[in-house]
Amino acid sequence: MNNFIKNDLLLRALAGANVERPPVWMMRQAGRYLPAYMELKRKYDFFTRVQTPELVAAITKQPIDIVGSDAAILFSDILVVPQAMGLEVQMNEGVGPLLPNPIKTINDFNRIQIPDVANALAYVFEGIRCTKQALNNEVPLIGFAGAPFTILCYMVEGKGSKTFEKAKQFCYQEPQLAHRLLNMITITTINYLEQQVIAGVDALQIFDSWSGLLSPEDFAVWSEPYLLRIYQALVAKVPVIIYPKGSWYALTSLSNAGVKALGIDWCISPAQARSFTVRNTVLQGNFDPAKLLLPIPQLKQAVTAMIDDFGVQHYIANLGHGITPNIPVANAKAFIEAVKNYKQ
Ligand code: 1CP
Repeated sequence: MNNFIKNDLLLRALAGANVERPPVWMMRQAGRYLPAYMELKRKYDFFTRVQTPELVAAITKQPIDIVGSDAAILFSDILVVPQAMGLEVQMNEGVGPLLPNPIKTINDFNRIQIPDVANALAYVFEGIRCTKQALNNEVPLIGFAGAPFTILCYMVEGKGSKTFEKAKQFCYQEPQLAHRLLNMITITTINYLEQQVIAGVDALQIFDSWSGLLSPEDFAVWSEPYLLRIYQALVAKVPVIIYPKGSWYALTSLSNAGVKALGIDWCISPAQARSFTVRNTVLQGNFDPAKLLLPIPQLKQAVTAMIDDFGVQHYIANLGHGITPNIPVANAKAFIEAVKNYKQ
């Protein structure tokens, strides 16, 4: 628990302490639904925004000032890791990420390495230091990385996809190579997150955005062991939230393996998620981001009902996935306020 942070609700909830109401933040809260972000987006391209510490600090702080989240999440991207490992990553307006030379064969391994992250990702750590100063201990700062399976998806597929079939086929057809790649990503990610902690983040989230594309059996092979290595390497330093989107079937095994904080999407009910996890596991989620477009009174009712279902303790109110660019700021604010005004 960090005594220096004025609003430490998130850290108290993660530590299992009693809280007066659940903490609240939103996945992708720093981004395109905020006019203040769009202004900086017009002036600076994506990687300039990500690599300039002052811009990182300003963008990270926007949702704290504008919608009143209880925690900040660093403005960065999960794809800085494959970039640091040696793959070219482009971010194209309206199209999303593109890795023009993805991993296909053993020869492609010659182009990637486990980088010296202190050097290769120094701009992230400088961004964290700058952001901590800007936040002035008002709220905690969450650092993050992609889970190894989700990073493999982009490294092999080369772009976003609804199915990531090339990435999954690579795992099933070239299992040894795929495990070698996952191992390299895992080592890099652990080094990267350790440096994020040294630079000052107060908690971590691991985004396994595509794990739900795997069957339960394949999750156990291609995702879980790597998630647990990362979790176990970091959890003694700061609290770690694992968010395996779509993998409701894996909650029991992750929880039994000792994971104390799990993010969930809206495809599982709070009661089911509680029944799948060890008592007092901290659950985070799971508001359907599309429901943010409800008329504000209905939106607030739905948020209140969600908290009723999860319970106030051992809970972090959040969306079940990222906020989309079409959400009015007033609705995002109403989501946060509904949590802040919750009465037991
Ligand atoms: O120019 C822009 O604004 C592009 C949109 C954008 C933004 C705002 C991208 C490109 N990345 C980001 C920032 C970002 N990405 C954050 C900032 C902090 C915050 O949440 O407020 C975070 C945590 C991420 C993490 C991220 N990037 C994930 C995991 C979370 C999730 O949504 O599942 C993933 C899958 C990515 C890849 C990525 N980067 C950007 C886009 C559009 C995508 C998704 C591509 C796809 O659909 O596959």
